[in-house]
Amino acid sequence: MSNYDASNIQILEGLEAVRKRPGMYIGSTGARGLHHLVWEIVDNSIDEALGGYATVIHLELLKGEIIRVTDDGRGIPVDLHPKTNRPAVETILTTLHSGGKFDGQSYKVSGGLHGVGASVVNALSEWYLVEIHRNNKRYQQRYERGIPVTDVNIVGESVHTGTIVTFQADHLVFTETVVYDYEILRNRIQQLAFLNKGIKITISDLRGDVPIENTYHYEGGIVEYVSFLNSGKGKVNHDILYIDKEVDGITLDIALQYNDSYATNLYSFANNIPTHEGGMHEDGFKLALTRVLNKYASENGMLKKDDSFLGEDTREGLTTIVSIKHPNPQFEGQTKTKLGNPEVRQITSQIFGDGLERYLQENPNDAKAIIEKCLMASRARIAAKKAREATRRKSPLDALGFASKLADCRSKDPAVSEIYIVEGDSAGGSAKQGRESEYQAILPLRGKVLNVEKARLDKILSNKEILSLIQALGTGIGEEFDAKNARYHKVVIMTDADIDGAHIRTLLLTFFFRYMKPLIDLGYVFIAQPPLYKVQSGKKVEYVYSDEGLQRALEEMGGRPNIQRYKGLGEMNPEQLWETTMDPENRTLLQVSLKDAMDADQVFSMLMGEEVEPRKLFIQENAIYADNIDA
Ligand code: 1YM
Repeated sequence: MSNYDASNIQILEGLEAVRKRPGMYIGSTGARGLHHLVWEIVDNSIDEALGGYATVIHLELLKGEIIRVTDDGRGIPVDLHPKTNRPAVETILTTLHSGGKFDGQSYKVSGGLHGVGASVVNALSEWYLVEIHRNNKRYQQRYERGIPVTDVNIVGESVHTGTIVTFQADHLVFTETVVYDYEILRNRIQQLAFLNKGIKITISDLRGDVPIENTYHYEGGIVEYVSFLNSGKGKVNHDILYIDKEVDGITLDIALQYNDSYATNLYSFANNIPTHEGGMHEDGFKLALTRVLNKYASENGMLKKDDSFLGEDTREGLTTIVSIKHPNPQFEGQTKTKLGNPEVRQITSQIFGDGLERYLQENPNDAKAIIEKCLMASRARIAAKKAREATRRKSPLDALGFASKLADCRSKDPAVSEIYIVEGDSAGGSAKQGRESEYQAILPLRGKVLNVEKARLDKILSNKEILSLIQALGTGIGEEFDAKNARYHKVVIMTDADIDGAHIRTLLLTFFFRYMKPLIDLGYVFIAQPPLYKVQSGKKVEYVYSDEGLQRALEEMGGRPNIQRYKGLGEMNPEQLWETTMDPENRTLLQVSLKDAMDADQVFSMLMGEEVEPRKLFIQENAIYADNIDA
């Protein structure tokens, strides 16, 4: 057997392994895995850009769910590989390599969670076309399901360099879907542009009749990221703190700015991968933040003797990006999104600590504003402690100093229990009478819910409506939240189908998002869909949930049916409310999900926060999407 045949068999075996167990290489064969293919290829271009060879990257979605990635780097090498005696590009695209670069010299900075490389994308593509501009020539090679179907051919001349990869995911592998979500791709492309300053990345969606295109290019990198995250929020320190340093082959990028909200937005990354579970870089950052702010405050007489900030006091209203690039990142944790390299904690703490100290010395006004913010947070923490203790007591009736209006269900099994949070006493009354009391609990809320976006914990915890809610749900809030104690696995928001109802719903969702986020992550939060109309013709009755539905119902019924427009839940009698909105057999519940917590954070801040201008803009831009609003 010749050498070529032997390596050929190896190649086929390698590709076979990928096609047999795609999940092992790309996580899943669902939508996530599908999008992962794109990142594998984009990461190679990002690497080329981080090496200083490429400056522009283009991602295109073509008709037929075809992906194309173009960069202006050196072009993948095409010279013969000494071992395989085949062009290097072919060897790269047909052999599995784990993480590290093919030549073993430069390390791969970028690289998704799985970091498996282009050969895996090739193996899982119906077809894959690579075009290389190099040596003043244009080379091309085509593959089908990972197997080369042409040689690396010279197809023309070229005056520039770069790589173009075009592929179509294999529908035999991605049986769930082969359709890409533009918003997912756009969002991550923007993030990559923020995290890798100077690189210009364009994304185009050419699938529809009207092309969509976005270009991202941030010379300021993560400083612009922080500024973007804080847009629409009041700033505490005006100059964004920025630290950018390299030690022992590790580069550290940190940007920080406080805003006047109470939420913490700390996002960390290792080699461009979001480290949702944190890790050593985050730990080191937090340690230094607490240490240096305490030191500065006491040295400048801003803290009373023996007083000190806790870590949480220094993170209220904090927006930070911590981005590290490490030659050998160790990913740990349940979702492999926790950076484990032990040396990173000390390095981050040292470098960030020094940088923060210098920043405070050089920007005394910003320093003062930051310390005052921490002082307020620590005072509020102490005030909140008392209020918090009250919410921890067991019975819904005592301890609060008032009787909660909760009408509980008889079942004690959370898995089957539901709680309806109902707007207003009158609708609450109907819901109590109409419900199935074995497993449905009703909590009527009187009037408006407190806007938690504009209030701090101590104030939130003195609000009766919020307190009754916390008590009823049983989970506790914030860092004390424990899903195991949830008394209901369905928490249903039931408000009127009008503008006030929408407002109360948004306020409740803001509260859940800020203080009980796991409840949303677990899929426990729902929105009830009460009908908008009752259409009656003789004995025939139909409940209608939308304006389109009304047209349909009118056409179906014929004659001159009687139309009743429901202005509120209170107008329905208990039987009607049960039948249309609460009966599991008939009702429609919308499950609340967080496609992207970062996006949600932005929208909540904008809709519910202090600054008016961004909200105005959002309303102007989105007014055309609003319906069923009877202002
Ligand atoms: C659209 C995808 O893959 N670009 C790309 C990949 C490589 C290079 C340049 C490159 C790297 C090196 C030298 C090097 C790759 N090269 C290799 C290998 N875009 C895309 N652009 N010359 C060119 O790292 O030394 C793997 S990927 F293995 F040849 F080094």
